[in-house]
Amino acid sequence: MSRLTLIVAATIFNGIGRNAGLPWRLPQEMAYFARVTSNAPEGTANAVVMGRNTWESIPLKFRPLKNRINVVISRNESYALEHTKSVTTPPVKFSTDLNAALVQLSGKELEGHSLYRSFIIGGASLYQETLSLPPSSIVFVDRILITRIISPAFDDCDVFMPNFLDEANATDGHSAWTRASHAELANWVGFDVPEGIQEEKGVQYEFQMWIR
Ligand code: FOL
Repeated sequence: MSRLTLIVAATIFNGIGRNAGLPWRLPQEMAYFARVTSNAPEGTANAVVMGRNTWESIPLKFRPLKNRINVVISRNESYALEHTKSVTTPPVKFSTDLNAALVQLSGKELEGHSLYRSFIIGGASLYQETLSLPPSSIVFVDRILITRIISPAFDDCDVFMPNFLDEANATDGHSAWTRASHAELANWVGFDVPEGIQEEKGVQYEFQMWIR
């Protein structure tokens, strides 16, 4: 079975986006995202799996996200991935169902790199779809790296992730998400992470890890 990690920055009310982009610009938070998703042992690389809207929300100059295997899910067979950077690991697109895409991915060798970790990086529909995969499925989300945006409220968000702490979203046999300690978070990501409430440009947030 392949385990997936979901990574997201979300408000208290689970807001994640506004006007087809992020509601905030937090360079240090973004640096954390880049470091977590890039960090992999020598000879391996991580995958960042995203929906088509998320792919389009990444500035052209940053996509594909460097040093990671970029995987884009779109039901549109003829959708072409636009990217201007020349890269050693070109982005890959899957139009098949999610399970099939992830299974194909797990067997992949990309430019001599074997796959280390796979991250679901959004957006709302991919978060929804992957969080509701049952524990019996071939792929299963067992970890959430969430940056909780505490204030301000960013109450003009127009895209939301599911409330994973809501019991109604529980998957049979694997109901409860539990919050890991800060030490467990740092240990899993492989580097020191600032603990407690962070403040950047007047925005307060906290790096958290949840597991099930
Ligand atoms: N998770 C967290 N914690 N924060 C996020 O901002 C975030 N964003 C997404 C998914 N999970 C997240 C999706 N949106 C880039 C832009 C948007 C985006 C994800 C990534 C991006 O351009 N990333 C570059 C860094 C650019 C920079 O340094 O400013 C990268 O290399 O990762």
